[in-house]
Amino acid sequence: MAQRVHLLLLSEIFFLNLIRFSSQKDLNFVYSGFNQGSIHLDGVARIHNPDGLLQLTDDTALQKGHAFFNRPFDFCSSDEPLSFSTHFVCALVPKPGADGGHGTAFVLSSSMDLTRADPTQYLGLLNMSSNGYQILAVELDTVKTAEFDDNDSNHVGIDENSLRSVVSASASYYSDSEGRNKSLTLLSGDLIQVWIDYEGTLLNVTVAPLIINEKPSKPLLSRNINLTAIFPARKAFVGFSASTGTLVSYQYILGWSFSTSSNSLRSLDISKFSAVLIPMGSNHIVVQLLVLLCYIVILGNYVLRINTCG
Ligand SMILES: *[C@@H]1O[C@H](CO)[C@@H](O)[C@H](O)[C@H]1NC(C)=O
Ligand SMILES: *[C@@H]1O[C@H](CO)[C@@H](O)[C@H](O)[C@H]1NC(C)=O
Ligand SMILES: [Ca+2]
Repeated sequence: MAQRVHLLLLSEIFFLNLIRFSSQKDLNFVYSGFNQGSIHLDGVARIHNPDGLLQLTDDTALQKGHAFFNRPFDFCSSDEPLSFSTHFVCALVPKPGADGGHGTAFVLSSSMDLTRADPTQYLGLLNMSSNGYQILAVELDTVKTAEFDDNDSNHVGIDENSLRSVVSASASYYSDSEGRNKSLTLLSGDLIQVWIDYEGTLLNVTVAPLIINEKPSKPLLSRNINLTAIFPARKAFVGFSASTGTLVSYQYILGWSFSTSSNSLRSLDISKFSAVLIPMGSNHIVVQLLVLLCYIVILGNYVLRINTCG
């Protein structure tokens, strides 16, 4: 009997520790390639082994994919100014010969269960009624949807419980070396990095191609957001959502760093990123073969010319 009580006590201590662990304020992680362990996936989202590439959508129509870190960002204690920072690298790869959609979003959500959300223009985040949803998202939107007052099919927006963004702008970044804004094509298959920084009440969003080494000194979007008003329970899961409609694209996350304080945000190790940014479709193979053929012809000419010169 005594032993049993002892065991109960032990398991209780263990349980209490788990609770304490799961509600601790600091959340700090970095993935330069994903492993299944602490990532919750649903829909068509999957992690490719062994390279750890996170794929949110493939070329299946009308699908959504979600990936959440399985422990929530907890902002219960209000004594410190609320903050978080995240940096991730994504790729939105068009299907050859087709217009692509619909887009990828970084999301804070009161629940990891977004199964009732719709694909297509809802990005797997919300649905037509969207009652009771608590969501803050940063969308990389590649389709112009009139219903949500989209200005173009290549924009970044901040969404608060609605896909009608509170603020949005055509994808671009400030080039510090050139001292001007430069536009950026989201649906290009190129690796794109995104920084989202929140401190006090200000949310900043910055995007740039991967070739830019430093975060641009000026954000693309900067907006006052009241996080505790969106999440009264002061808790949110962080992750990604993406969708396809009749327009499809392959949407990937290659690396992701998150921290509840900006000075402890760890850097991504680009050298560990997956090299396989896969299925570009048969057209792509044809293109690759053509390129190879060109190389052979050019090389052949070169060799011939050397021979004739000699
Ligand atoms: C957001 O951007 C503004 C303007 O560049 C800057 O003053 C502020 O410090 C930034 N805040 C965060 C949290 O990055
Ligand atoms: C660059 O883009 C930012 C963000 O959209 C905007 O506020 C700023 O006015 C632009 N600067 C120039 C020089 O166009
Ligand atoms: Ca939009």
